[in-house]
This record gives sequence, structure tokens and C-alpha cells, in this order.
Amino acid sequence: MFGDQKVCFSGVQPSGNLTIGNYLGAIRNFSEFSELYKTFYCVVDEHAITVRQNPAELRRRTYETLALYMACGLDPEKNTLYVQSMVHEHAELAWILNCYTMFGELSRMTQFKDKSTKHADNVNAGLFTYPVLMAADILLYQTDVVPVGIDQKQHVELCRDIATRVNQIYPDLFTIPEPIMPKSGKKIMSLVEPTKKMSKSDENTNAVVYILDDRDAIIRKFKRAVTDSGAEVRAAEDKPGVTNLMTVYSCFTGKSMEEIEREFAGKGYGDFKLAVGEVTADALAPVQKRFAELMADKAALEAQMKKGAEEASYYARRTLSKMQKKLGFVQIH
Ligand code: AQP
Repeated sequence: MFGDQKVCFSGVQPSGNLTIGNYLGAIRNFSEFSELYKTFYCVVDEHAITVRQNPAELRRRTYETLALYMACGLDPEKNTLYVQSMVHEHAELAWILNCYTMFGELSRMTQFKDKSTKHADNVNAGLFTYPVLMAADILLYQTDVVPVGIDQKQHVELCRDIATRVNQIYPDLFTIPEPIMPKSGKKIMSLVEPTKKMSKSDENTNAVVYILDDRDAIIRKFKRAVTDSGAEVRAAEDKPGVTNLMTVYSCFTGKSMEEIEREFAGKGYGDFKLAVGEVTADALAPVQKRFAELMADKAALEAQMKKGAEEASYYARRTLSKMQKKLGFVQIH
């Protein structure tokens, strides 16, 4: 909370082209908080460099991610939209919080285990302390709620533990945040390996539907999606492929799993996959159109980055300086 206003914070890494997982699990849900909360939505470029990035691509995706926030309905007048590396307080608070985070806690993070296996040649300290930077992102704004997909829940829980530990020493320094996940779409799975999360950094582009994929690519990818044995459109634990496609269909149409089962009773996977592709393409078309308009005006995006960073810094500075004072850092005004 800042004063009597509740705060919502979330972020997306510009570590690849954004997927329908990022959209359904996170970004699509951001705008519902705009009216009731003070909202901060950040492009977390500092998180992205925990894995090697091509600088030109990182720069391009940073603009694109900000433009996608707006294309997905976030009004910059009602939401603070900004880029993490432009607000230096994030990195500064992260250093301090590193000193309140235990090695054992970080070792238990499943994302670290997964990413250190995937990038075995570059298991850097940043990959290990990634959740501490995320805790700083959240705590700087005295955040009450963090809308995220389920893969980030463990990191928000660690953030709560860190904040509680600091508050035990310095009472009421941080608001303790809650993760908020959508009822449907909190974990969209890969189209090729449906037991694995859909990820923007997946090298197999057929496994992933990107928010900016054109209609033909979307329909083709869903047509080729791995389904399960049998031909019935039915959600079940032993049918992860079909269940995932039903989840996507449900997210875009608002229909329940039962309604979808009834709609496709007696029809084969072919009809169903085409329908999933079509509703996805229809839903993304207006986002893509708005995105193209926004990307055509780079100067406006840069002005937004500047304005957003100034707004965010105002709040971030207050929390950081409070923490520094408590720690005994000399402050000269
Ligand atoms: N497959 C998914 N289903 C639902 N939600 C998802 N999110 C990510 N993948 C899915 C949510 O999107 C938000 C932004 O994610 P991120 O950029 O912070 O990083 P991530 O969670 O590591 O996402 P990716 O796409 O898998 O990125 P890479 O490949 O770079 O690691 C978060 O709220 C996340 O939960």
C-alpha cells in the first residue's frame, strides 16, 4: 500500500517474443487492476540478462514489450509502464535484499534448477539470485498483489518470506504481497511437449504460439499440436495435449471445459484444432493491429519509457531510502 491506495505490480522479461502463455497467464489480466489499484507494469530487462541475450534483440524486444502492454489495453495514463533498468532502485534494493536471503532458499527454486540445466555453460550468480531482484521489484512499490502465471508463484512466495524476515527486524517496512493467478490459463503448455510449459525462449518455434504470429502461423501451429491417443475432445490428466488446447479455447471463448466437450462431441481433433486456431487468431488480431500502430512511433514509446521511469522512481526512491536509513547508511540531504 502507498497511503490508502492498494498497489499492483508485475513484469515481463523481454527475453524472447511474447507467447500466448505470457498473454493468458499474465498481461491480459493486468488491465483489470487499473481501476482499483495503483499499478506498475515493468519490462524486466535486467532479469533477461541472466541468460545471454543479443543486445540488438534485447533492445528491440524492450520496445516491443512496452508496446504490447499498451496494445493489450494498458492505458499509460492509468498505469505506470516502464523499463526496469531505467529505475536504478531495483538493482540497489536487490543488493540489500541479497543480504537477507538464504543460499538454501535460492537453491530450492525450481526455475533456477530448470534454467541451470538448460544453460549448463552459463550458471551465473544472476541466474541464482534472480528471485531476489524480483523481490526488490515487488517490494519497492509496497505491492499488495502480483498477477502472475503459476511458474512465478514460488518466487512471489520467496518474496513474502524475505519481506517477513526484514519486517521482523524493521517492523512494517514492507507490504507483504499476494500472488494472483487467473482461474484459467495460469500455465499454458508447449504444443510439442504438452507436459512442459510454453516458454518464449523455447528453440522449437512450433511449440509456441507468439502473440504476434500471423493468422496462418497460428492455425498451422495448432493443427500440428501434439494430441493424445483417442479422438475425443475431453479434458483428463492422461490427455495433456487436448487438455491444453481446451484451456486455450476456454480462455479465448469464456466457455467451460464441459461446454467445450459438448460442443465437440462426435467431432474429431481436426475440427477442434482448427477452432482453437481460429479463436486465438481472432482474439489476437486487434492486439496485433494496435501493436503495429504503436511500434510505428518509436519517439512516443521512448517518451513513455521516460515518463514511466520518472513515475516509478518517485515511489521506488521512497522505499529504498527508508530501507537504507534503517540499515544505518549515511543519508545527506
Ligand atoms: N506458459 C505460460 N502460461 C501461463 N503464464 C505464463 N507466464 C510465462 N509463461 C507462461 C507468465 O508470464 C509472465 C511473464 O513471464 P516472464 O517473462 O517473467 O518469464 P517466464 O515466467 O520465465 O516466462 P517464459 O515465457 O517462460 O520466459 P523464458 O523463456 O525467458 O523463461 C509471468 O507472470 C509468467 O508467470
